[in-house]
Amino acid sequence: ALVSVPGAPASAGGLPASPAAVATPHVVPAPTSLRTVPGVSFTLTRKTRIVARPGSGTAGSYLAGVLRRSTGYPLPVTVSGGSRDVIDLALSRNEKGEGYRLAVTKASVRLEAGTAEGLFRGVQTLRQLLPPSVESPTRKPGPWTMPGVQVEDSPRFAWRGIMLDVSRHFFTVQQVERYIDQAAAYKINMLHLHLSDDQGWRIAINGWPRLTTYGGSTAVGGGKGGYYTQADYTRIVRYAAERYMTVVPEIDGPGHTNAALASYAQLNCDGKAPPLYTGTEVGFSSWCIAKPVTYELLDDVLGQLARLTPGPYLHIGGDEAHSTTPADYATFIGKVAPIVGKYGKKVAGWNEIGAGKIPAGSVAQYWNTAKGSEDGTQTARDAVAQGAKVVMSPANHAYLDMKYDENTPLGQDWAGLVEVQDSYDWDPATLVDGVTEKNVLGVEAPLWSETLVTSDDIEYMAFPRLPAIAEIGWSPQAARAWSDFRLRLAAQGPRWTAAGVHFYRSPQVPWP
Ligand code: TNX
Repeated sequence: ALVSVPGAPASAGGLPASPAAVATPHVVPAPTSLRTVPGVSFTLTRKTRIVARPGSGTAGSYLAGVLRRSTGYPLPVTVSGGSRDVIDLALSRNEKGEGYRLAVTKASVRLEAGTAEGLFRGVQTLRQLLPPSVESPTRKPGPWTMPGVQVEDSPRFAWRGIMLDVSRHFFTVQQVERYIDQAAAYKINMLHLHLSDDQGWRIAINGWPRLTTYGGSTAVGGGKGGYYTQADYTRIVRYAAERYMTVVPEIDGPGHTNAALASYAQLNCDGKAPPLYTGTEVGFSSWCIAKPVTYELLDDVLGQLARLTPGPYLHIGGDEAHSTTPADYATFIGKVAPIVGKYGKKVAGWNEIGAGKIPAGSVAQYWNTAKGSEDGTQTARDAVAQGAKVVMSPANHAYLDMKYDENTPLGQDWAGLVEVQDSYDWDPATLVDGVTEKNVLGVEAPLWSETLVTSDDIEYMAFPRLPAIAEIGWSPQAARAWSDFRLRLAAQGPRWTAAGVHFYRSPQVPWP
């Protein structure tokens, strides 16, 4: 339940906030429970210390990094300390997983969790209790006052993901890191990288240099492309891990494979390499299912990715294989899934993989717009029948590359126009018949990049819809309502402005 002090205005005119004048908290995703304590507040000062007790991982240093930039305070991080003027991060046996408990009193802020990951999630809530200018990369005046609160919180779903398509347009390590930080603020914990497609192969593979030097040399529209060395990829994995985010690398197939087929003639059934492709059609390419070299390549690719990826999943794509016969498709999945298993990983794939034979414990990512028992839903049930879990990414709700309205300058509209309320108003556990709460591992917001080139482009499409998907993944269904979410979302606008995040000012949201 969200209880708050009514009518408390934020401080104005540069005067220090009196305890009663602290803004009521507007936290996204909504915590399981948040209780404000009237008349109580905590103010950061030049003397405040962050105590990061043993086992607290990166939570303390991450928080210090955010707060130092805007406050200009030293905020030393120590492993122990007193009880006044401290932000105290500690492990506790009372919490588990990503759950945490946060108490803001007059003397201190105390954050407890069962794991370092839980502390990191709690830090994201703590940030939102401070004024928006705390997100500024440069020094701002303050005062840095938080309302007194008691928060208890834990996530609904284990998988709360984003996907970035770095194939249609390439994004640098720095651009990916920027997006990781923006998503981490909303407790996103999975980063799915779409590393290969018709237009570009973006990860260097030892023994197959032309995949990147040639297959990665261009992008949609014919621009210059790019790719990650294995060291680059490792940097992304490490950066994500420091934010308790797990990377899921995707190598798409049997369709969406033109960049690879163009790089090596021997991968093609007719032995001839097609030209590079810089358009935006889908469904025209296919691995040569009958040739052993296809699986020799995939063994190298998946083996190398497995070694570079600490997370448990390798995503094998499987979507829109319109140039592969159903029999060949089944053969392909039947051959590739065991390669993933051989390297100690679990299979993730788009929902179509449910039509093939997949091991129990696989993940089917549902991207179709069909609901209930409509055409297009059966592969999700087929996946569940094989012991798979489903990650929900229905394009008409969760795709961040759909236009908001007919005037949106970027994006596509094949799944319809997706305004913020469309992103928010659905329940992953009741969308598809036969796929219920226990079958759903979580949600993911994919961002396809046919029309996106810059970080501004990414941000404009992701904000404010990504926080809507993040809340679906984190907050209890019963605690969610659009009428309340739009107010909490509105309060994020000044934070994005302070942080320099380029966002869409949806008319559905009462931005301040
Ligand atoms: C469909 S969704 C695709 C992608 C496109 C996207 C554009 C899916 C699994 N495949 O290849 O980029 O639509 O919205």
